[in-house]
Amino acid sequence: METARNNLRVDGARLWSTLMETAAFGATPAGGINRLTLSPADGRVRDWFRAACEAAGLTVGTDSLGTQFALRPGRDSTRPPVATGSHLDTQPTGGRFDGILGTLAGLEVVRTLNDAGIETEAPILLVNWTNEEGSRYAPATMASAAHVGTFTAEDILARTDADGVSVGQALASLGIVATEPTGSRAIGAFVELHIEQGPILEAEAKTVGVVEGGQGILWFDGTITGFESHAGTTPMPRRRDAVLGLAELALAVERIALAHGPSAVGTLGEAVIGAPSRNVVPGRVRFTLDIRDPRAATLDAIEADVRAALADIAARRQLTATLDLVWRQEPVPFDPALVALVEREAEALGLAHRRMVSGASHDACNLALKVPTAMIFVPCKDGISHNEAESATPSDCTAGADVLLQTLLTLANR
Ligand code: HGY
Ligand code: MN
Ligand code: MN
Ligand code: MN
Repeated sequence: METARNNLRVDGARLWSTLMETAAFGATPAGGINRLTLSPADGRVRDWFRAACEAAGLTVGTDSLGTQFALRPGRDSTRPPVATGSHLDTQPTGGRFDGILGTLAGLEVVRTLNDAGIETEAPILLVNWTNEEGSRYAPATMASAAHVGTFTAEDILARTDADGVSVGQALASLGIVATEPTGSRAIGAFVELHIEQGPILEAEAKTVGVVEGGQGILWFDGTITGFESHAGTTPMPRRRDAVLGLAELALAVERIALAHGPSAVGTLGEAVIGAPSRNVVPGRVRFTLDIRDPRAATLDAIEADVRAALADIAARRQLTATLDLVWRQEPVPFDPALVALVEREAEALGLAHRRMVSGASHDACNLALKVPTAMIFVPCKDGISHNEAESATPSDCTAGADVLLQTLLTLANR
């Protein structure tokens, strides 16, 4: 079916100024954003988002995990809405585009439709998913996962951060009150715009990534226990140094990921020494692992290799170790017909594009378990993300929002 052509385009300058305006909430001196989920800065951007949606004529609801749903009515209110959106929370050293572009491009699409006086057949829904990043509370994308039933809302509300503050307490601290239960909001299809967060589109001079799915992810929490002892009097051969065990594990994870390459990646992203002291041989460390690959069988093989490496390190160094799998996301394909529609829209707009799999996880990877889902990527400078230097261009952001506009229009008027 040919895509209906129109001359409708988003207002790129307005989108860019919206991106820069909201970057002020949690802005860091280095030009990034530190806006952990349900932090005061997140509370401020949520209030801004609600007001901007209401000013655009949307009706805003909040589910029991704080996810914001902003509805634009369609001619046929019996049809499930066509949804878009992403997240407004960031990493501690986050950038101005990860999640934020997709959420605000959805608002820009609504503003563009309003300016043109266009009413769609199906309603359009804008979503700001709580805690996509998984930095303060694990796992990542927890709210969209609860929306599709992977977790119960009660389970998520009880999750605590490093200070013991639960999701429920954090919601209460921001005065966020649910207007609907998690999972009750109807969604007919979901399309998410996001920066690629990797180097491929820029390297190939492509403007649009037509995303076919997301890779699989394993998250582990682990401990290594040795024996605290005096840094001055304990001979090297008699030490049971937990940090040296951790150091060997980090190198083993790198070796194992490379051995399962080229797509496998492994990261030891957090490490905390129990009772750290300059003149004590460390006896305890807590750490996290993030393992990813597009192939489920490879994830299993990597897990087995990591467990074997950890057991070998512990035996050689007279340490004990634990490794708990706390989150597994299967590799997920997006809806082929919806992916093809995104590709046709990019083609119709004359934008250089290519198909790809997402290295990062996204809320779309959860929605894809329940509704037709696709993603649109645009380049980011040097592929940098989860870093305050994250950067994208106004023209690429505008192009991505135009593909989103056309895709949503086609879906909502079918
Ligand atoms: O970890 C991820 O892939 C996402 O950016 N939270
Ligand atoms: Mn993101
Ligand atoms: Mn992210
Ligand atoms: Mn093509």
